[in-house]
Amino acid sequence: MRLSAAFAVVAALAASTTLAAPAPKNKYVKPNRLLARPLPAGFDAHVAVNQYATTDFKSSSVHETPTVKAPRKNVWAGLTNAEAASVVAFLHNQTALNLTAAADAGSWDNIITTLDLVPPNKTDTVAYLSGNASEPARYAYATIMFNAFEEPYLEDYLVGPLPINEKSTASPYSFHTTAGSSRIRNFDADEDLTSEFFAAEAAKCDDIIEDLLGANSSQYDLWGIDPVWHEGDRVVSWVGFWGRPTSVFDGQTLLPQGLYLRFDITGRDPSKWKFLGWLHNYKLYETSADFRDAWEKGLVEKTTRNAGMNETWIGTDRRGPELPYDNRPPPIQIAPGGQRFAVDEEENYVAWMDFTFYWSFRRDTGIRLWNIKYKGNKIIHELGLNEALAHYAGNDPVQSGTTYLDTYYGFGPYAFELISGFDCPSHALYLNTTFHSNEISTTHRRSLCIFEQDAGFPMQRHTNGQYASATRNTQLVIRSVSTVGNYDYTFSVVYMLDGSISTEVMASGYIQSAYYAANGDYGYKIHDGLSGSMHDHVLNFKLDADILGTSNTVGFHTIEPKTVKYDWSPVERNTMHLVRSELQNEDNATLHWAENARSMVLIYNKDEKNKYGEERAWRLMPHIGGAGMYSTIQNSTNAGPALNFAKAPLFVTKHKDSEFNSAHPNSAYSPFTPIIDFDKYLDGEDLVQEDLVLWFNLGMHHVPHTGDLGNTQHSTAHAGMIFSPHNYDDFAPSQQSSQMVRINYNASTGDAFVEDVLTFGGKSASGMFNLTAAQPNYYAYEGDSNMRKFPYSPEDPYDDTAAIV
Ligand SMILES: *[C@@H]1O[C@H](CO)[C@@H](O)[C@H](O)[C@H]1NC(C)=O
Ligand SMILES: *[C@@H]1O[C@H](CO)[C@@H](O)[C@H](O)[C@H]1NC(C)=O
Ligand SMILES: *[C@@H]1O[C@H](CO)[C@@H](O)[C@H](O)[C@H]1NC(C)=O
Ligand SMILES: *[C@@H]1O[C@H](CO)[C@@H](O)[C@H](O)[C@H]1NC(C)=O
Ligand SMILES: *[C@@H]1O[C@H](CO)[C@@H](O)[C@H](O)[C@H]1NC(C)=O
Ligand SMILES: *[C@@H]1O[C@H](CO)[C@@H](O)[C@H](O)[C@H]1NC(C)=O
Ligand SMILES: *[C@@H]1O[C@H](CO)[C@@H](O)[C@H](O)[C@H]1NC(C)=O
Ligand SMILES: *[C@@H]1O[C@H](CO)[C@@H](O)[C@H](O)[C@H]1NC(C)=O
Ligand SMILES: *[C@@H]1O[C@H](CO)[C@@H](O)[C@H](O)[C@H]1NC(C)=O
Ligand SMILES: *[C@@H]1O[C@H](CO)[C@@H](O)[C@H](O)[C@H]1NC(C)=O
Ligand SMILES: *[C@@H]1O[C@H](CO)[C@@H](O)[C@H](O)[C@H]1NC(C)=O
Ligand SMILES: [Cu+2]
Repeated sequence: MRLSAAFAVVAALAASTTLAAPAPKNKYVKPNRLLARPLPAGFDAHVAVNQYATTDFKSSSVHETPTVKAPRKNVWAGLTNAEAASVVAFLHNQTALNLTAAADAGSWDNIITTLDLVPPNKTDTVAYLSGNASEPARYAYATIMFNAFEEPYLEDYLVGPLPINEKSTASPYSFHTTAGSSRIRNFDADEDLTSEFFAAEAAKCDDIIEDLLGANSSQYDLWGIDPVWHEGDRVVSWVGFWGRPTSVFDGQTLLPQGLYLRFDITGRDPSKWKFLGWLHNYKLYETSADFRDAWEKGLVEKTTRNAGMNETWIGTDRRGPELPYDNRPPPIQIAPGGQRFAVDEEENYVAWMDFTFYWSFRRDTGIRLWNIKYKGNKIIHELGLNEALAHYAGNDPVQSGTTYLDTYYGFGPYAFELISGFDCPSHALYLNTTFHSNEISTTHRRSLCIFEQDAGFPMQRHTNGQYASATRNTQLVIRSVSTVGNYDYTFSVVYMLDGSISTEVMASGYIQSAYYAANGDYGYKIHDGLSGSMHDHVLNFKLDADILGTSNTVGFHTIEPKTVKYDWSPVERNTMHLVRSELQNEDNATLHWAENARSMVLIYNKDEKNKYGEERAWRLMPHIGGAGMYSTIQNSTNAGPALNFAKAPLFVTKHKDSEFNSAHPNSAYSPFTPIIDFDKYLDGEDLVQEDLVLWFNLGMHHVPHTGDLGNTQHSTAHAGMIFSPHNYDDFAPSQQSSQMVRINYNASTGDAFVEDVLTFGGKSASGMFNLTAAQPNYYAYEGDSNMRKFPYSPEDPYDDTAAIV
């Protein structure tokens, strides 16, 4: 058995040799055995003859979790529960704000909606981290909804310094805006009353609805466009009928019914609101009487029902024929050597291999990484999501009018507990995240995970006539998942041994679909009466890179075809060459990924060259799925300038403390007068040897097909941008890893093909592993912990139940 296996390897090698290019003459001349062929200085080999080096992992010290102390405080850490409580109390003391406790408020009361930390200015944090300045003062900002007005609005208030003291103040907060103010009108402040108005209007035609849709309006939900439209000075809303699932599966977004109503909801006086008509099968009936008249005359054509409310196809459970061997336990990831990274859980600080970083978690945008250092040098000041757009299209008003800006809902509130063994391995470190909303602080237990994984393929490999070598590809991942309504977004940052950092997003959950009727131009028919409504996802990320200082330049190294007459050739040759250029200023900084992927986007400090005279750069490169994408719809009729961050796949700006984000969550209330218009950041400033910020988009042009039912699949709904050292180190940094092997062999030795095995000190697991103990305990899934802030009493939490929002 053994012998024949070895023989097979020899045969395979022989075969491959014949395919290879002519071998150097000495290729098969056997050097002396290992001891007689010493490694060059700088290499560190360990030899195990015919056996990979093993360590006995019974020793408890191996499983000791490494610890680390953050060198400085995490100045980006979110508000503590106590800070949030004091900010809420302080705001309630400002009588001019005329606030009502959120728990008691109605639609005409001023309320605090969300609270978060004001990110400290980079200038201040850099000085603090370098030991040159004291900790920057902490400030909070609160979004206040001023509902007690005929023209209700929202505005952010800056509160601080914290902790609240006699110097603390509360004032309108405008620093991180381009509009000069964070005040924005709310044109839809009376959602409770508009819903009643819509339902009452619909019920007037219950007999027709029963006839067309098999049940009257009380059996359907009515909702529609987001954001509302402005037609002249009128505020217009369209709503459609959506089926109400009868089971646990919340596939309502798969149940559009193809029947729509149009309303004028201008102002806050419901008696002035108007019903503007019915739309069925693309026929508009301006009054209910017209609709009834047509129906009575038999002119309202009955179209195919989309009636999945009680059917399995809107569910996500297993169905269809069983797959072969599929019920056997599949491969899983385990960590037999224990945790190989260190975390300071007080300061949210992580150290893995040659990387260290801080993380924070924000209500609007979720995980943010700060001060990422590589081999002791800062490379990234800040990395995180800014905004997530989902822009739909369609020949019905609801799909055509849907433009979600998801930070309005927030990624923090929906970052629920992770499913151990599925979202992250069971050996991951699971941590809590907290957000503050409606005067309640909610902690999502185990909603962020950090773990090492095996990539499933080596980082490096090579085989020749004398050896086969490979380096393991172990990666560190930090991840959280937010289920924003129907859609689930998984956000990961992946650190790799070659220094690469990949920023990734995946989407799953339920698509939002359209009723299928003559709309093949806007998606595929994916079920009876159902279209997978086409849409673009554009997720904008901020990458504030600081490569060997803050004087940085973006360079493009472009591969171009060229015809050259070389002295050594009698004829011209068609070839290619490398063209180097640099980005000059913000007028040129709206960038597209080059056709044929032929341009490398680099960032470097021109004064920091390696010993060969090349800039020590980092390269930004789309590497998974729709990483180079941007919004197909330009100058959107739904959301105009609020979407300027999505106009192109990549932008570069000069860093400014005032330009923290590319979008503001409240711009969704009135997107044509956005609080932040990203275009305004691109104002001609010089970009050569400046502190630069890269703003890149990830996403997906999503035209759902039948395989999106029941939920969208991560295989194609996946995008990633990689940031990698480029002429930065003298050699591939993964070569520092001891987790590699070299197998020396000799095809002519009859008895022992493998002569020796080099392992470089890398240990591997041996012995027994208790797989039962590695199984996640799904009954430990706990849900949220909520704490009321006003009144605040930490000993008596408002609601510490195991409830998921
Ligand atoms: C392989 O082993 C054979 C038999 O021992 C020996 O003659 C030959 O030199 C070895 N070749 C190499 C490349 O070491
Ligand atoms: C709010 O006002 C009350 C009554 O004046 C005072 O006791 C309390 O300390 C104030 N709280 C804050 C946070 O300012
Ligand atoms: C304060 O708000 C209430 C509603 O909560 C409103 O009735 C009242 O008029 C407001 N007072 C002032 C002075 O604006
Ligand atoms: C950031 O800098 C601006 C301008 O100097 C200043 O107004 C603001 O208060 C600073 N923000 C914080 C959180 O310190
Ligand atoms: C910190 O102070 C030292 C000494 O004054 C100075 O050389 C260094 O540039 C400062 N660093 C920063 C980040 O300000
Ligand atoms: C609507 O349907 C529900 C459930 O079948 C029924 O209880 C209700 O009476 C109906 N309403 C009208 C106005 O027919
Ligand atoms: C779903 O409900 C309809 C109407 O009540 C009924 O005819 C049908 O049999 C139900 N289907 C299933 C799968 O329960
Ligand atoms: C996570 O939150 C829960 C609920 O508040 C708390 O009991 C637990 O100690 C927290 N865990 C960590 C690691 O902070
Ligand atoms: C860059 O912008 C300047 C205007 O500032 C313009 O003159 C120039 O043509 C642009 N260059 C490129 C390559 O777009
Ligand atoms: C956007 O579209 C509107 C309406 O079609 C038009 O008036 C406006 O000039 C356009 N803006 C830009 C920047 O293209
Ligand atoms: C394996 O782990 C399970 C669950 O923790 C435990 O009940 C069992 O005793 C362990 N088995 C061994 C052989 O240690
Ligand atoms: Cu989608």
